[in-house]
Amino acid sequence: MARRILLLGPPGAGKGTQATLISSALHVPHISTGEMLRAAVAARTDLGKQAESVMAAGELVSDELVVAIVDERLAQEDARCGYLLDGFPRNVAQADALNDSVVNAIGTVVLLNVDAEEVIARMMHRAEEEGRADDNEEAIRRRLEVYSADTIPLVTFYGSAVLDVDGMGSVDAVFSRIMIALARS
Ligand code: B4P
Repeated sequence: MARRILLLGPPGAGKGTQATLISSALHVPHISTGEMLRAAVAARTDLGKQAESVMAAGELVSDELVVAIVDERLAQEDARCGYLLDGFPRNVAQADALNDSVVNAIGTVVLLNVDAEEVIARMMHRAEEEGRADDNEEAIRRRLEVYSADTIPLVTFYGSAVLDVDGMGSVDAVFSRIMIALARS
């Protein structure tokens, strides 16, 4: 059965970390809009040039640009038998666009719940290790505001498809909780 899974959670919740593990366990492609956008910035494409300052400020890149890159990615052969979306949709307009573009509806939404203090600590730690442009105090604060205002409404949007998972604790502990929740769904 094709599994179409969304991973939701605040910035720094560990979506990217867990998505890598889940996609390899379930053999579905991991599609991360954050990674696609960072690759575009690094390659200095037109999309990357438009996205760069928006991302560094902790704002969302325009729906038009993001929906276009996701549409193109979901049309690829490997996404026909399922996929794991990480970081998309990030607001209701993107979720509407996804519903319009996908033949089969999204089956499961994994919501990673992590305290604000913990996500800030994780992102500050990543800032020391990787130096990502959006891992600074001001951008992190803005990303958390954008998450509350724009992304949390998706929990209501997806309703009973949402699996609440505790995202606190070690990477392995969180991964086990996700796999148990998915097995029960
Ligand atoms: P994303 O790439 O989606 O980044 P994120 O939300 O910050 O991170 P994530 O939750 O994946 O955290 P990670 O696993 O890395 O977005 C970045 C930006 O791109 C957005 O702000 C926006 O501008 C733009 N964008 C992306 N999608 C968009 C869309 N659909 N529409 C518009 N704009 C969009 O984990 C964080 C850190 O914690 C890592 O260092 C990790 O090692 C660590 N960690 C993970 N799990 C841990 C654990 N259990 N314990 C301790 N540390 C842990």
